[in-house]
Amino acid sequence: MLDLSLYLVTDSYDYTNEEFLWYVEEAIKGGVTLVQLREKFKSGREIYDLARATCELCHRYNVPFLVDDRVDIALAVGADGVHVGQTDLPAAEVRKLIGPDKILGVTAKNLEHALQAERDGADYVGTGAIFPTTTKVVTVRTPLATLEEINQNIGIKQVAIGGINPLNMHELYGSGADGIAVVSAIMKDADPQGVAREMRTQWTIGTQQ
Ligand code: TZP
Ligand code: MG
Repeated sequence: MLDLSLYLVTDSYDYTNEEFLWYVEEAIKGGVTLVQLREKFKSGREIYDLARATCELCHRYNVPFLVDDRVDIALAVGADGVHVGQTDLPAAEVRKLIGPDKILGVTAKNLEHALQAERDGADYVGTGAIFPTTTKVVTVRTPLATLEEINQNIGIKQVAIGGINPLNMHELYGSGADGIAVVSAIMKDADPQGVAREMRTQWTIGTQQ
């Protein structure tokens, strides 16, 4: 069962691979339920090397591992799935390439995107940026009302993304989203395990009420 509660989307910043893997392992120990490798500036070989190591790490902890954009790399390293946006390979083509069993995530900033993603065989949509973010340089904010509209009209899961941290995550508790996807709040914190644990616990408690 796909658990989107606390979805770690990575950014390697200027970390060495060892430092990067430490952040991911700490976050997993803190309770992240899914990991996506998202690298926009590395070469294919660099992403492949990091994906292999990250996939191995995630599987040691039984946490599913996805790759952003790169279907080829996801398949090469035995990842559990792929996440694509609206300017990447069409989701229906990705589904054909990865087969029926792997996880397919699609970015959907509006209802039309989300309904199309569902028809294309996506398992979940990612909606955002909900709050201001510095991680994705070129991005348009998605209002909370749009996230809720999508949620009410799709039969697949939804994760919220963009600027989410322990202080603002409560704004999403009643939204219907199945989870939160986080980059910098975990990958830039000196205590990634602590912040992951805090966010996972808060999300579970907050969405049960
Ligand atoms: N898509 C929309 S916002 C975003 C992505 C990949 C970046 C989110 O990063 P952060 O650091 O959690 O704001
Ligand atoms: Mg993309």
